[in-house]
Amino acid sequence: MYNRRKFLLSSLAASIGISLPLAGKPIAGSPRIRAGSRPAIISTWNHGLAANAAAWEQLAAGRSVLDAVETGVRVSEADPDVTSVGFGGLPDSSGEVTLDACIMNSAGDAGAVACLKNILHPISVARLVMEETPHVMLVGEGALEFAMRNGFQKANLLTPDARKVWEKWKKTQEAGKPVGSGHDTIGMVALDAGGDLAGACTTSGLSFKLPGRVGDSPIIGAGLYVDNEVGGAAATGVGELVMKTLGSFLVVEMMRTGISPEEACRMALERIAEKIPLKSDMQVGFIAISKAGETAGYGLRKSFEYAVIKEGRNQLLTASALL
Ligand code: SD4
Repeated sequence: MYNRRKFLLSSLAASIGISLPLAGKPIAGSPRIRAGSRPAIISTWNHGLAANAAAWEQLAAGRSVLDAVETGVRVSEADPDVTSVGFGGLPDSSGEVTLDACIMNSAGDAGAVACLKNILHPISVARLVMEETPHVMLVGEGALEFAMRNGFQKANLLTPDARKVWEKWKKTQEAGKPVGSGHDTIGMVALDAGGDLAGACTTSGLSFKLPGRVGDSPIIGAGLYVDNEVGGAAATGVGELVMKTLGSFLVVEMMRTGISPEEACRMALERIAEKIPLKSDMQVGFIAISKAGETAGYGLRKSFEYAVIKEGRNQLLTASALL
């Protein structure tokens, strides 16, 4: 997957004649991107670089902004090195990989799947729920049956490496005390040249979660929210914190008042910090993009990185931290 990532980045660079930062290397001291421009794509963590590159190629080829976000996050879903998304994702406490995903288009339509097993691209099932059913969310067995009826194939998503990590974790756990950890969900929001927005969010959720646990990522308004008149936002981190405050919706509603994406993300994190007792290892990160193409990311704590591509430049940025 490293090669595919490298290929996507270098082919993008070649097509626009610029050099790109290497995946995984944040740009030290790079200025926050405040100026708005269209098109623009923002996504969470360093695997967002490869996802951005794939999404950008879609826009460059004249595909829709919805195609762009779906294609973008599918890169992370298929990458076994991304241990919190799709194939290679760490399992729940029983050793099962269960996936959560959602998608929104510029018309405000939404689709989601939760606790879906054995499907490589949950984001594409979420899109199908949005486009082909009167519903917003399908879960568990029903979501799997729906996917299979629509031509998706079953796949084993637990890689040997992820199994080893789970086996090690299992040995160290006291019975009955599963703990969640790990947060590298991919959330992406894109704005096309015409000013239309779409977003996608997909994850295997917190590693070693209780079986049946669903996080923020597939919940419209929590893990992702897009309003074509205002902007879009996505979340990563401990989903329970984001769900209790409907974080992405809050970010978009803050932007509706006219404040910048950066201020909006910070205010949503302040809400979490005010309302919820936090443990020292709990992280949440928000990304946001305004209708004008201003972008920002903000973390509860240091270490949150996000990727932005605009004017053909794909950058990994280190977010400011609230605490
Ligand atoms: C969740 N937010 O299931 C997800 C976890 C994650 O980056 O990996 N976030 O709570």
